[in-house]
Amino acid sequence: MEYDLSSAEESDDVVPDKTKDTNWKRKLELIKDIRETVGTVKSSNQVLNIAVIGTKGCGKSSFINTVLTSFRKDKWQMYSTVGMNSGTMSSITQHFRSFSAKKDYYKEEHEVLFPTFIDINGLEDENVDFNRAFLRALFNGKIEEEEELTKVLDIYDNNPDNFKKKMLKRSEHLKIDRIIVVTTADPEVPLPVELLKCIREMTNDFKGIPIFGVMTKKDQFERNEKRIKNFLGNLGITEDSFKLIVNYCPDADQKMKYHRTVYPKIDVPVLEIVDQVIRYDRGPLQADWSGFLERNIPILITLFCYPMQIAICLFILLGFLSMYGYIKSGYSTSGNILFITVCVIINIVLSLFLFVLPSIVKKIVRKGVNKWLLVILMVILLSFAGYLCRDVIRH
Ligand SMILES: Nc1nc2c(ncn2[C@@H]2O[C@H](COP(=O)(O)OP(=O)(O)OP(=O)(O)O)[C@@H](O)[C@H]2O)c(=O)[nH]1
Ligand SMILES: [Mg+2]
Repeated sequence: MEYDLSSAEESDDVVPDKTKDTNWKRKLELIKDIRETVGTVKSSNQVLNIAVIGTKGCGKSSFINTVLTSFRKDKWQMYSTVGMNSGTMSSITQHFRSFSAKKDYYKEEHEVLFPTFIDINGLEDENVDFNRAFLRALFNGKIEEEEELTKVLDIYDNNPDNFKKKMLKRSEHLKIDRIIVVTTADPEVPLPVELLKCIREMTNDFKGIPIFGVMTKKDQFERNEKRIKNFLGNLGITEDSFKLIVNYCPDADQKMKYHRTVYPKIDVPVLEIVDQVIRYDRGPLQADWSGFLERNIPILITLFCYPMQIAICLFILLGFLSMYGYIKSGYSTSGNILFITVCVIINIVLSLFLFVLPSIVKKIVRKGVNKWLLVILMVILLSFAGYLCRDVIRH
């Protein structure tokens, strides 16, 4: 199947002008959009950890290289080692490796919170029990940087029943926020159905970590609706969370001019799926007033909650001191002890509520500040109307 990148007439040293590509503008727009969505260190956003999972040789490392290259404007770069096997030889990715913007791919703009991508060694389709245990540890952030996956398997094989306990004792490294499952479009390679089901089941257990699907090697194989349907069905996702793509690789550009340039045609579909992955439950922060409110309401709430919590802690302390005073002076009655105990409990509950309030507010405003402002306004107006008509209501 023909995947035309540079024209056949071009000589070996002519690098196509990327800015003339019809996809160039779209590429720049998508990078801008992703930038706005992830926010900067000044926002209250967290860096997202995106795990890239799939069986051996399906193109995970190539996909990570393509994603990180799609953020670039100069040329392709190899970040994760790519193998020449097609799933038949042993896996090339031997280690758990993360690629963060800060340390690997966007060092020059470290204030932008671009996500961290994690390359996971090719899991086997058959080993369901290990996959389940491994994914649990992975989602909990218990796999260590540069850890050899064969060692994790050894720990599991030594004592499967103790694996979970052993992993839980480890400190947290990178907790997973999103998953991209990669598979090949090659119809000769069977879909890893058991692994896909296992990923689906485990993500459901982990408060529904969102899953996205990527099918590689679009350059070599025709779109196969049945295979795509099967892939999505086993993952329990729809076509909205899926992309058929081509990675930067010698097959896609035999003259390997990508060592000297980027191909917006390759970048755009990849940036589109990354944009979608990042946007899941967080829309881009707008530059208008609603964006301003989205940024500042959580900060205001946090500023309000912290002093309130300190005041409540002092209040609780005061409660304990007066209780102690009552008991010591012999003036204690069951009534005032009960009153103080109730006050202390109410304050503890209030303090816990104030502790989670900033993150609740952050989530709410992310879902659309306008809608929530309208709800609050309605409540205020109804209360005001109720207050004005209180006499009528009473009679
Ligand atoms: N034609 C074509 N080949 C691809 C594509 N993506 C990856 N490949 C090739 O597939 C082979 C395996 O790619 P990798 O990226 O190493 O796959 P992986 O999933 O990381 O493999 P392991 O780390 O061994 O599990 C390499 O030879 C790549 O060049 C693609 O979109 N098109
Ligand atoms: Mg790899």
